[in-house]
Amino acid sequence: MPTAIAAPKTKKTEVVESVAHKHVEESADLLLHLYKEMMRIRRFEEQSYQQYQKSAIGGFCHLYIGQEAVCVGAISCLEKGDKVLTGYRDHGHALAMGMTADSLMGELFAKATGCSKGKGGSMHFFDNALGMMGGNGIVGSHIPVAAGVAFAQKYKNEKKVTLGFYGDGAAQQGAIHEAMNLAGLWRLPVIFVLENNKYGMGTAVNRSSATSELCKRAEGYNFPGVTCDGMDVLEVRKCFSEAVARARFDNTPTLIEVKTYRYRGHSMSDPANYRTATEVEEKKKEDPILMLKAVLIERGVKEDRIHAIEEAADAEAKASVEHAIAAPEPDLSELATDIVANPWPASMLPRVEF
Ligand SMILES: Cc1ncc(C[n+]2csc(CCOP(=O)(O)OP(=O)(O)O)c2C)c(N)n1
Ligand SMILES: [Mg+2]
Repeated sequence: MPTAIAAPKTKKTEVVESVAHKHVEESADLLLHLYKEMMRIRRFEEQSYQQYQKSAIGGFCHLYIGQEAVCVGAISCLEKGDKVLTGYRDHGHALAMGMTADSLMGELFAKATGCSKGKGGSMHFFDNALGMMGGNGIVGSHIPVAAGVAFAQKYKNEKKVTLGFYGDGAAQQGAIHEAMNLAGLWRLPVIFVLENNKYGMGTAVNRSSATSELCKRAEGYNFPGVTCDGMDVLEVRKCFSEAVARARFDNTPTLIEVKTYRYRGHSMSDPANYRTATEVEEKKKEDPILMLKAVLIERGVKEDRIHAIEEAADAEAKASVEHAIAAPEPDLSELATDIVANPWPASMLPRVEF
């Protein structure tokens, strides 16, 4: 169960609790949906890994394998119009927000079919219409932006919510504390999602943080801070459904420290020598996909239904690679487009001659 620094009781607590309760009904369809989303991410990432090894993908690439339950559980609690911002480990969040595998693999291949027309790469998956506001490479920089997005949602009285995902390394950045302070002061509908995977690059969190209970930082900003097990998608979902309801109906921010683990190195070039193989293998025993599969089987869901989901996820990921290989390169005329919100006058565009 999530441990909690209790959410303060407010006049809207009853509404919030009833909505949260509705969200956690665990029907077989819901469990299958969560399973499918995690499996799609796992297969997409495995294909990304293979294609990177073949040098079909360039630039930075940070895999999310092992952490799937975090974004899937959290995003399953959102509704249309809610927003997500995250860091560079963004493949899972983008898929869970509804972006297609084709548009993401195209982006990894730097092709014109990519979500950012091949100009953003792995760290900059973005789709405004779906509420996926990136994909950001500068550690912690997007969390003040998440607070700003939530400010706009509140200002326009939209009853929408913003999730800002970041890591245990990013949590030590001053800008995140400033954002949390303003969120607490202005009661913004934002959730600070601290994905604590134990390491920031090669630095263990106990070497970068003065406290081992990162969720307690919320206390200083006058909103609830809770922690939950990020290897258990159902626990993640329960925790987020409560926090999302608090944000949506009571403009109360929450800091959620999700305890998770990445199986791969920090990025593709990291041999991960700062941890033992035994540590990784032990953690894999709690694999979020295998854990949910066990729940499905216990609930009597037929194995062929589960198998069909696995096959479809595999086929989707492989097809996205085929699609990316066949896709055209971006046109040279796109070189200076989409750089700033208001297009520069032609006279100011850089002149590129090849
Ligand atoms: C402002 C800034 N400083 C340093 C870096 C280099 N850097 C990239 S990822 C990273 C570690 C972040 O770790 P964490 O927040 O725990 O996220 P994780 O990689 O574990 O998902 C660092 C220091 C950067 N990109 N931006
Ligand atoms: Mg980390």
